[in-house]
Amino acid sequence: MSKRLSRRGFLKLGLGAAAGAAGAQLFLSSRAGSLSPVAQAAQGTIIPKYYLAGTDGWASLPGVGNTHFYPDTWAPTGKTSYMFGFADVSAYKTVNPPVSADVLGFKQKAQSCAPMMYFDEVDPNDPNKQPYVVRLTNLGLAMRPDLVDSHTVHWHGFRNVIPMFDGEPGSSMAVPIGRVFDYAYYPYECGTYMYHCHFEDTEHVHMGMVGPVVVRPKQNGTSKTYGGRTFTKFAYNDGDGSTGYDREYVMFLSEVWNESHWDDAHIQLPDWTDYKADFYLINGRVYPDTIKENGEAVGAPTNGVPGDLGDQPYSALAKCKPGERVLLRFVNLGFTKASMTLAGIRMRVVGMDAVQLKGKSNVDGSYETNTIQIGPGESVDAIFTAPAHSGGSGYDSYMLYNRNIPGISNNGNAGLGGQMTEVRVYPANSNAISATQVGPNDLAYLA
Ligand SMILES: [Cu+2]
Repeated sequence: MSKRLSRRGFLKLGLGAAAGAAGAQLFLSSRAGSLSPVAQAAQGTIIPKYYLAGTDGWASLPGVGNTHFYPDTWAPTGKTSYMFGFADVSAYKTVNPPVSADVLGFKQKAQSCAPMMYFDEVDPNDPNKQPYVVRLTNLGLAMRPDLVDSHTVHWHGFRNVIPMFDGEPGSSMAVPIGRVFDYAYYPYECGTYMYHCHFEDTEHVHMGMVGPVVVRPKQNGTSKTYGGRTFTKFAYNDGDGSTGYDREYVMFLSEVWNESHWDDAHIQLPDWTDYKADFYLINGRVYPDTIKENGEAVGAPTNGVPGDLGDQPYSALAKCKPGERVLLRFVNLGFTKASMTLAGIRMRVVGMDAVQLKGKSNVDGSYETNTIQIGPGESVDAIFTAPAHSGGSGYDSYMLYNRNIPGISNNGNAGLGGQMTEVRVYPANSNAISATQVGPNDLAYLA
């Protein structure tokens, strides 16, 4: 059988010969004969730390509704609002092929607040450094088979990404339905970041394809004494222990404009210049669901029907004991500014936008406040010392809430809702919370 060489095949052969002659080291690292770690990541030979599946789903946002856009009459029982988002399929990160039947089962199971991702800072001068890999697949949108949008992962504010892995689809990869892509990152600078899909970004960000990224400092694991106490966990490489903490909680802020969510489910187009948030979320939930535990499945009722929090796994409670230093990592990927007040406790702002507030001149720029002003796309790291307990065996509650009044209402209804949660201070001898925090936000699996 004769096989004619196509024009394309001929060109490929020519290119291969040229690369061989001109020096294949263009595609190889300086370590002879081995692919660079980033190239290995691109080839899928490094096991991902996280595996995300872009898809759609439904959230429970409790309130009294029956407006045209809320609750969505197409929503499953216990849910109110259509979302796009990422499902956490990290349990299948070593399965081949990557889009197994198990992973396909996550279609229409997007989380409200995408998986919280944590990394340790990488030393740029380490000759054996390895990149972290985040795998993304795209399961499509169950409610919108007509929409063939790709998805991406973009680390907002991250300064060390190479363009191929930046997730901005005009200049880098995007992931079409049914495909898999491995992003590689060297997190050289610690701090609180955020990630989002950058495809049709006004829509995909607002629809819920957003989550936090935390990069932990190299200083972690060393001991530093600050204020008479010794710490081994820090927000930054502070050098003096001033960002040391006992417990950490992400407070991830986002918003839901009912009309756009209904429109996306019902094959309509919203006019984004009409934007008006109806719900304000912390960690993908609204008050009073924010004070339910991680993974607690039943939320506040909507028009008498209990909410299904099955795809809203993250509590926004900050639990601590007297005298402990607690790090709150605020991130805002809503479209409006938030003013987060912790009533009765002063916080010290130690970092903003993944930079410690001491600048190049090493002057301490941290400051005390009880209100965090945070705009869209910004992050703020604030530490407070838990006050003494008032006595008895229960906990003391301190409200943490958005002072922008629409931000603490659910859908404009009377009563409290939205971006409100509690800091709970337990007695020192209480065993209602762990003696030391296992994982951030008390999520054991992230330890
Ligand atoms: Cu997307």
